[in-house]
Amino acid sequence: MSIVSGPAAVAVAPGVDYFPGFLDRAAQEALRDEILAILIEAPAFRPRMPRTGKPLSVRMSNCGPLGWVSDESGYRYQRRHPETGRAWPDMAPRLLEIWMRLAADAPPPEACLINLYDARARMGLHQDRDEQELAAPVVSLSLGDTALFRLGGPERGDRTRSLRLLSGDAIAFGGPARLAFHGIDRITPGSSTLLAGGGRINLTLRRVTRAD
Ligand code: MD3
Ligand code: FE
Repeated sequence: MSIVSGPAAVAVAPGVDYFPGFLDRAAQEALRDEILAILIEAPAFRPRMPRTGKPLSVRMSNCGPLGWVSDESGYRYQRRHPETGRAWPDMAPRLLEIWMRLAADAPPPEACLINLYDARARMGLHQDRDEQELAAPVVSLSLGDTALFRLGGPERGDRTRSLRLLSGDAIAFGGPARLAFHGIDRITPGSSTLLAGGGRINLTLRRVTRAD
């Protein structure tokens, strides 16, 4: 399942297509406003580590038919918000449109995980492997403060490289990069004016189930 790369794509590594400045300021503002509306319907929750229950520093929500959650029982996708018990809000149409441009060959996304970073939030090095459909890429969109992103290989000990993700950047991970270890080392407070009060929003679009 290949990723269609527009003329602005930078091949960072095999399977990684980076689109710096993919969303202009107006598109970032429109997407921000849609995400803020989703967060009223599906308030951010603080996920907890499986077994230990230790809270993550990142807060999360989702839109689309499925949402990623994590607590003492483990990581999983589910149809309902873990605190309100309501179904997740619909996937924003502009997210479907972005998916069709960056993951044209893949079946439609089922989850958009919304990660919210304050100035101190981090995300440790991990793989995304809770999806049954590993042939589809994961598409990431960054809004707000700049993040220092770390990308490794399929084994935890593989060499890593760092990349700065700015507001409006898109990046797709497919093929040989789909199971790459990755994380967020830190964000740079005050680096963007997009979000009142600062911070960063990362959206990741995912296909979860195998297409029929
Ligand atoms: C490489 N999010 O939600 S986005 C995550 O910025 C996650 O919030 C980070 O890692 C964030 O799981 C990084 C970039 C990213 C997302 C998914 C990937 C890179 C990926 C899946 C496979 C390989
Ligand atoms: Fe991840």
